[in-house]
Amino acid sequence: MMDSKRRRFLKSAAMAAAGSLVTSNGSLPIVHADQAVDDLPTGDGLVWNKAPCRFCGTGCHVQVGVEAGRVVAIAGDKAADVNKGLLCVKGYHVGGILYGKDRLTKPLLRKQGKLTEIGWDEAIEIIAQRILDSPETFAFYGSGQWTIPEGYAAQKFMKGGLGNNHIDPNARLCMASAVTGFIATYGVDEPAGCYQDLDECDILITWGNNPAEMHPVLFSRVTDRRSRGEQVTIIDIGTRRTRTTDAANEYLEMKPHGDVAIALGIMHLLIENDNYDKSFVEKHCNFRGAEAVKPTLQGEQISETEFRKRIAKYTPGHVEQLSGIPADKIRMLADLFGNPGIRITSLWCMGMNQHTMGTAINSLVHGVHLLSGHFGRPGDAPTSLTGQPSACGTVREVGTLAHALPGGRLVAKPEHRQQCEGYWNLKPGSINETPGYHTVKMFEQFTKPTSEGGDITTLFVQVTNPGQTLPNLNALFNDKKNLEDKFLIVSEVYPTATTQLADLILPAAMWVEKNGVFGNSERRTQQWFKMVDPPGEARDDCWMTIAVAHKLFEMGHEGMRDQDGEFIFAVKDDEGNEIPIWEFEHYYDTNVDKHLFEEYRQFTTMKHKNLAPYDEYVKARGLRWPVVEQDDGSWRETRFRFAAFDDPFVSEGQDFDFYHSSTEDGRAQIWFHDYAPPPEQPDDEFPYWLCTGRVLEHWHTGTMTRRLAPLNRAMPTAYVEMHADDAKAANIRQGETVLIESRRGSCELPVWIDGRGRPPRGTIFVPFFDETKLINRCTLELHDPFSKQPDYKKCAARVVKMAAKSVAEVQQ
Ligand SMILES: Nc1nc2c(c(=O)[nH]1)N[C@H]1C(S)=C(S)[C@@H](COP(=O)(O)OP(=O)(O)OC[C@H]3O[C@@H](n4cnc5c(=O)[nH]c(N)nc54)[C@H](O)[C@@H]3O)O[C@H]1N2
Ligand SMILES: Nc1nc2c(c(=O)[nH]1)N[C@H]1C(S)=C(S)[C@@H](COP(=O)(O)OP(=O)(O)OC[C@H]3O[C@@H](n4cnc5c(=O)[nH]c(N)nc54)[C@H](O)[C@@H]3O)O[C@H]1N2
Ligand code: SF4
Ligand SMILES: [Mo]
Repeated sequence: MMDSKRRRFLKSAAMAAAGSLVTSNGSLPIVHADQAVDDLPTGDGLVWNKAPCRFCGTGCHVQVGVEAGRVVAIAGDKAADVNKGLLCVKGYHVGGILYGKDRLTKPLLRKQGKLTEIGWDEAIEIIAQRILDSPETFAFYGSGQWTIPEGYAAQKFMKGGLGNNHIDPNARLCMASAVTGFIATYGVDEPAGCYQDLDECDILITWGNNPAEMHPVLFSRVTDRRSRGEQVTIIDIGTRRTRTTDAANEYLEMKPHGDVAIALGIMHLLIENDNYDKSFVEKHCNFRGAEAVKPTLQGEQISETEFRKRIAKYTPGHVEQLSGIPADKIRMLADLFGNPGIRITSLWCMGMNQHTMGTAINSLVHGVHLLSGHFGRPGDAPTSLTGQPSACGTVREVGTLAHALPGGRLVAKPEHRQQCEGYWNLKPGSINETPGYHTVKMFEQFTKPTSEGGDITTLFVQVTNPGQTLPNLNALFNDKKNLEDKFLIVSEVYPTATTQLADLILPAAMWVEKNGVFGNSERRTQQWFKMVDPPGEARDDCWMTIAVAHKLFEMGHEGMRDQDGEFIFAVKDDEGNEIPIWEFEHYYDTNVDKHLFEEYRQFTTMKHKNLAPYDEYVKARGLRWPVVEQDDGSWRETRFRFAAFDDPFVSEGQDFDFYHSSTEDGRAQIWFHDYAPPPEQPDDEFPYWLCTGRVLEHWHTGTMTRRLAPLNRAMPTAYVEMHADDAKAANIRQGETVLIESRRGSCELPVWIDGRGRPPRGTIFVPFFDETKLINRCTLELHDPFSKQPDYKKCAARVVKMAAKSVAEVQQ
């Protein structure tokens, strides 16, 4: 007999199915947020388990319902502090991403141009042989969607095992400027505050980001406060109107790079009006500026007088000219920051990071908060949001960047290399001292002929789709096509723009088909267990790395053994026998994630990013680091870093302590950077600003979300947003297909006037989720000098009516 919970589940599923949410194509019954965890339907073998959502850096938790080996339902997890049972439209559909009809299920090798099925043994052998033949020309391109153990294994394999630092992630395109901004300001990466800041601020300023679509559940924590009668003012600064603007009390439309001028203008007025927080600045801050020649990330100390002198020219009038924001609005912002009685949280994401002044603008916005003292009280916070589910956990903390080592160590520092060699029990000198190639450089070297110095010959890509997301695709990706001696290995779950050029495709297990750990935007580390088997022969990314490492070990590669001659990823059972985790049949004989996590955990204390033992995360819906053991043996997380009331590492007697200060005096740095205009600007030939980004329904390249019918239906194609007057002047109609051209390439798109977002005159916007309309043929690879993060948010383009082009030109 059917129990009542089961009946209720079927009823709720049927209700959802009656709406537009559930279809037969890959989407699942939805259990709504008002259902408690212990209230979830059971019976007939339906089992629920927790996992973080696969998509954005908000890091919501879902409850995954599994029956007969399949994910059959998704519920918002009420026990999760981040989302308290809520999910956005992507979260509710996340289970369906496993079940697209064209999942990759077999390793495929390109033979005479044709993809041919091969076995895993052969695939692993081919990779290992290529590496053995030329270890220094091998590179690994990873992801902020790697789990922490996956990233840690790749990092150890490359830097420890191969002594090769050519490992970089897609987060270079995403979070690199946030990292350099944090390091330049606090000497250590990642936000001081947490999501509670959004619950407690009086003013929320969005600096060119669109959380209403990109961090929807997090943004709803703010808008929900209004429905509870709380006052919260949202000020949206941006280069185009978005859904975030719709929720804002005030919209300030700036020119591209206007943010730099605005931040300088606010600081100028705070100083000019003697309205800054003198006691906070005197006790806790230094002033800093770039060196006149050869600027470095550390810069040089400057006096307050010098700071005043440099910032004097950023008067409201001058800032208005540079940014397009009226002078009285700059005064309004300065007055808000000058008011200690209110709490202000700044939010930002790609507008400030994908910026050729990305490090500068990140540092400047931290500076506005430090100078005004709007720092370190709940609700007073400069908050850089992370985009990917584990860009913080896997990339920034594990350090899977070309210059970094785990635990905030750097490959360029001998004592740091020694420390890591010690933890890894490697021979001294195993780690290479030269930083590897950052993403743009890595692909330049891969797509350049070997004869011309293109010294990356084999590239292994995991959990990212560079064939669609690199900037200037024609130069950085498509040029690989005619290079016979270059070999591209891609681990994927679906056919993509990247697999199209791959020489070897490896089918991957995804999300709850494997164990995992992610780290979200608020320093929260989240664990989940494998719940279902992957399809066909798809296997874990982490296993692939370990299997290649073991093959190299068998082939006699010295780097794959530690000082005692053991395999660098050796896992022993209780009797001390090695478990052959490089054989997939034995990979789940033990919890490899747990072994890797416990090993990695040792590194985390070096920069006070302490993690708890793995088993603590099994119990929790994530814990925010530093997590510190208490006298009673329990583990306590930290919400507010550097503030004595919450951070266990603040020295006795201090109210604030920036304990990784680059000046080693416990102080944060307030930076001055001069404004500089964007490197490419509209001109007669290319008269528009082209901005690119995302939409609510799709995840990046759409590989997962375009396979979910409800999401695909809601947003079936990319488009170009255009101002009605621009369209009219060019005699372009709504829906008409036009050609967008930049100096680097072109892309055909239908025009959307007054659409999802509304750009001002002279600006167009294109989302990049649609693989049939690759806007990254047009975008710019120029990048910030310190972070090496490219600027996808602005370049010069033109809009060409299609009739004016010949067919041959269009097909190019
Ligand atoms: N639905 C959905 N959510 C996602 C993702 C997704 O693919 N889909 N991806 C996730 C990831 S990895 C990321 S990184 C985030 C990105 O999240 P966001 O950064 O919020 O979104 P984008 O659409 O990339 O950025 C668009 C914004 O850039 C601003 N901009 C343009 N030029 C400038 C400038 O010069 N200065 C400033 N300050 N701003 C400027 C514009 O105002 C525009 O609104 O979203 C995450 N969340
Ligand atoms: N024009 C433009 N371009 C941009 C940006 C922009 O704003 N504008 N933003 C940049 C930013 S911020 C980011 S973060 C990047 C994102 O760029 P990408 O990382 O390249 O985009 P995704 O679509 O997230 O790619 C992830 C891939 O991993 C696959 N996948 C999913 N799960 C697994 C798994 O478990 N294992 C394996 N092996 N594969 C899996 C998915 O099918 C997908 O193809 O794009 C960058 N590019
Ligand atoms: S807000 Fe982000 S983490 Fe939360 S459900 Fe939506 S996509 Fe998933
Ligand atoms: Mo991102």
